[in-house]
Amino acid sequence: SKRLAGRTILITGASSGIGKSTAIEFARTSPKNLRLILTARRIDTLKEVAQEIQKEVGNGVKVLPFQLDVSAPDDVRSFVGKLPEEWREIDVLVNNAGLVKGVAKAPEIEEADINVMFATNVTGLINMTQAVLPIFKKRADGGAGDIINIGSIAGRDPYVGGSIYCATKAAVRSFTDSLRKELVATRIRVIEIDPGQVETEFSVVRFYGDKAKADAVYAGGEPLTPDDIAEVIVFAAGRRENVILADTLIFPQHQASPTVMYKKS
Ligand code: NDP
Ligand code: 8X3
Repeated sequence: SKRLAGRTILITGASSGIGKSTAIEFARTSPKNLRLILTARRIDTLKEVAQEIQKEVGNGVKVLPFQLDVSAPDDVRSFVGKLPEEWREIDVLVNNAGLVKGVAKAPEIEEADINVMFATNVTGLINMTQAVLPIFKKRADGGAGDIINIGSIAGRDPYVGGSIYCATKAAVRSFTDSLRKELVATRIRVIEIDPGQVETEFSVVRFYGDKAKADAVYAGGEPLTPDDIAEVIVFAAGRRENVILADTLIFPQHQASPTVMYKKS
């Protein structure tokens, strides 16, 4: 969208899946002078994404790969101050970094898994928001900018074997709603995007790297691609300032809940 000309976009979790696709989609569809700050823990992968954008998309887009673990509060707090001066005027924050660990039922969930899911999906997203909001708040009319939070159908419809992950996404939903209400007198837009099943590294991470188990999740089905979600995110950011896509639930054709899914046998 022309409206995104000259904007600075910050994406967390841009080394893979939805975050990576979102970076590419912003670059592909937006006019020159766009700045993309791509963050994740895997800096080498981020650099590859940056190269891919510059080589294959071009478009005059500037890309800054930046290593950041959103679950490390001190790193998140000091992050904006470490950006080169010309990268600090962030206009859009896409809070995408997130993960699921395991399919255990509540009594058997490992403490480390509980902690990493909450530290990343919830506290990480909240801390990122707190780090960027002061930049937004300095602008006229109480502030301006977009906060785009990636929730999930899991936050609306919790399922067996997903209690902690679902609880983290319900927390994202609740935080997002409060924030939109708190910022109602400003020009800051608070947007939530809730995907259904998307084929990314999500399930590989869920099964601790077991690719066969991850593939079985999608076998016989037709999940969304990360590009499908990226298109919606970029569409939301490109609307006229008075238009807020407050809440968006996106399923593939054959999904109607986390567990109601038609698969060819
Ligand atoms: P991927 O595993 O493909 O991507 C997750 C991204 O998050 C990676 O770039 C990863 O980078 C990053 N990440 C994980 N932990 C951290 C951390 N501590 N700090 C910074 N970055 C981190 O999965 P998806 O693209 O599917 O997931 C993106 C978001 O979409 C998540 O919030 C997920 O919950 C949500 N979602 C996914 C759905 C799906 O079916 N796939 C459906 C609904 C929502 P790195 O490892 O380099 O840090
Ligand atoms: C990912 C969707 O239903 O696999 O957030 O948890 S689900």
